[in-house]
Amino acid sequence: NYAFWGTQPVAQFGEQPASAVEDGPIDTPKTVEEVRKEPYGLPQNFEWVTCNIDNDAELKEIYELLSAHYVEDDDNMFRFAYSKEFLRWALQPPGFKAVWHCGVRVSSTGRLVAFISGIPATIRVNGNTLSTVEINFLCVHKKLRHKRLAPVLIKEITRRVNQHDIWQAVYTAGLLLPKPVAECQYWHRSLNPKKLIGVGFSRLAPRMTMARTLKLYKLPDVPQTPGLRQMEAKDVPQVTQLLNSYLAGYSIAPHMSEEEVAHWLAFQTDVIYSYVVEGPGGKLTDLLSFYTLPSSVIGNEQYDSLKAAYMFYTVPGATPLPQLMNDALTLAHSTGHDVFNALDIFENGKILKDLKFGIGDGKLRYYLFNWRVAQDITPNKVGLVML
Ligand code: NHW
Ligand code: EN5
Repeated sequence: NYAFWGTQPVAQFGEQPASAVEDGPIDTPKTVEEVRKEPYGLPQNFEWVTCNIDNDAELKEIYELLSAHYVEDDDNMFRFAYSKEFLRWALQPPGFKAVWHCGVRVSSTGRLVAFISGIPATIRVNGNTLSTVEINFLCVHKKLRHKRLAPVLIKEITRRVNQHDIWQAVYTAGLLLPKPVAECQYWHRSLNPKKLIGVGFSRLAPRMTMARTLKLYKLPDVPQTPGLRQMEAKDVPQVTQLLNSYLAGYSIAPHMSEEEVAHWLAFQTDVIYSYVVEGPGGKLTDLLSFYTLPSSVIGNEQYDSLKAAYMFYTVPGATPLPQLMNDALTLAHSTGHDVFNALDIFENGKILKDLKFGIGDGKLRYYLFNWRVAQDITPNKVGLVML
């Protein structure tokens, strides 16, 4: 029983039997002229604001809202703690629009109490290339939960996106809503097992000592692939080629312009780590990348945060994926990350166990707004990473 989602142009549970339909929009097509001109109504003493990320004070407000009120795990032990620099990277890709950085303030005090964002992305789903927004960072202050504010935020961002003649969106969430296109699983690879056990992220396995555990997860000091180096601006044209041809093999994946690759894969310490393998004659054969997303540790005496690396776009070419991923683990470890997280998307499902990843207690579901797919997409056909 989804009082809100039941009214939206999304696939519903138990609709028509799969394969009976073709991929396509769910709503009857509309024009920008038909889009409602007025913002949706908010309760008394709340008002809409467009957040300006370029303004340090406004960025700090979003950072603080998310730091205290964004996603937690099922046992409320950890909460995502996106950094300000990360948020700037995540919210300002080429073609971003400030009106899609949508906040809600308390009128009397000016306090920011809710947020939702959209960024433009070209996403191919099966054979169709869609102009979409990626929706992320939906957040309502803990004191304002369960008051049906989230549906208002979602309708308002939909309106602001529709005003720019965009009618499809993609989003991911841990929880189950109508209706995922893909259901993926988180996996975790310990880099700093002592700390992970100390904060309750993982446990000492039965019949294992701490000393044996440290040995089990030990990694080389430096990556093993010859020719592996940090990505640079001059690599953008080749990386764009390499990445787009790799992504063409997946059922849901972005298509990136050179400008987008320059943005999403520019090396930035503690935000995005990107490396290429340069072969003979300067030819780039592989790409490896991960991003930094710390989590606050809720109520631990010893530690207040956990530094996690998340697999981003990695393209095996001359180097087998397991070797490339082992270099990713090595680099994440040597740059101070405590754990390396990955989903069972791309070819990961086949290699994570051998690289000593363990299954997590979280799932990640992928959703499309106003786009129906005839068939669910299996994790190994997902080629899209959302932050
Ligand atoms: S997923 C992370 C979402 N954020 C968090 O989990 C942060 C912590 N939680 C909160 O801040 C990544 C609140 O609990 C939130 C809900 C705000 C989540 N997605 O206001 P009410 C994203 O950001 C539905 C979608 O009373 P609340 C992706 C719920 O099912 N819907 O709840 C975001 C119910 O509807 P129902 C969600 O707890 C994608 C209704 O909200 C949801 O105070 C957004 C209840 O509202 C979620 N994560 O606030 C969609 N969580 O039908 C974009 C709950 O069941 C769609 N709900 O009655 C596309 C838009 C653009 C289209 C353009 C063409
Ligand atoms: C929007 N773009 O549940 C994304 N994380 O498994 C928003 N579990 O960290 C949606 N509960 O399994 C995000 N340790 C949805 C995810 C929300 C956060 C979340 C899970 C993913 C997670 C950890 C900690 C669990 C703490 C108790 C977990 C076990 C790891 C262990 C490592 C060693 C080998 C065995 C496994």
